[in-house]
Amino acid sequence: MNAVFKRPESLNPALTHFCPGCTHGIAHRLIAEAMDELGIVDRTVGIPGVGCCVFLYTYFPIDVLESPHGRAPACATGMKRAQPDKIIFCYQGDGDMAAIGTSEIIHAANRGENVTVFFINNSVYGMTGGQMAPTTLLGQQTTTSPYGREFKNEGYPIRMAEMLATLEGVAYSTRVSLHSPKHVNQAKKAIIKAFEMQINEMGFSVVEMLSTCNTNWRVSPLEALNVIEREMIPYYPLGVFKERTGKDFL
Ligand SMILES: Cc1ncc(C[n+]2csc(CCOP(=O)(O)OP(=O)(O)O)c2C)c(N)n1
Ligand code: SF4
Repeated sequence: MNAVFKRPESLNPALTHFCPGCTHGIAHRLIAEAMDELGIVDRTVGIPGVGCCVFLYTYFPIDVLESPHGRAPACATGMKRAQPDKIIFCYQGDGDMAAIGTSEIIHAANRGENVTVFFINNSVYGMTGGQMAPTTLLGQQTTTSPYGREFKNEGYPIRMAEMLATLEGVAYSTRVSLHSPKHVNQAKKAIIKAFEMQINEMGFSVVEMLSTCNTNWRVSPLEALNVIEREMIPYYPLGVFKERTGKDFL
């Protein structure tokens, strides 16, 4: 029989702890497929942030370095400089990367650290119960913005992929989504491209992925996919915001 779909070699056969319907699991599968296709699993190190991704070591047969909340890019900096032959990726949520870790992500990107960051934008703090994140949409109700986010009080949602793309050290910055098969295929290409940037020593690469948190959004898994299409993409457009083609920074 011809197998058309199978578990990637780089994804452990572990029971998932993610809520049913959460697209964190799809992001994990895509990263595993990318490691398989690039043949890098034996030399890859993952650094999760603190959030629903924190059990990264359960899912990948790689070395994993746990970092304090928001500090994954700083840990990645040290790891890559000490062991430049390793492929280093951070995997961070929006609370982790765009709130408590704003300083670390901006300066690692600005320094052009040759590491890859996978950024899961689900517009809330998922693990801790759905509090407002810097990425929460205007009008979006969360446990800490029960009347909806209001720009006069809480400011505007941050577009991280666009902001990071303005920094000289960034080789690749893109935003993809995980809400449909077509978009999942595009996300995989972006993940591979980001790893290739690191393999080719081009500098810092980041892939922002629009992802569901159906549990804290209080909608069904299916409706959560619609929320991404209907509410997130109009504010967070998909696309490549920067792609370095040569080592013009040397
Ligand atoms: C220094 C510190 N402050 C606060 C926390 C509590 N905390 C754990 S996970 C989390 C939010 C995670 O949200 P996000 O990064 O968006 O990831 P998600 O769970 O949505 O994937 C917070 C605030 C912590 N662990 N450490
Ligand atoms: S709380 Fe949200 S982000 Fe966390 S696993 Fe559940 S659905 Fe996913």
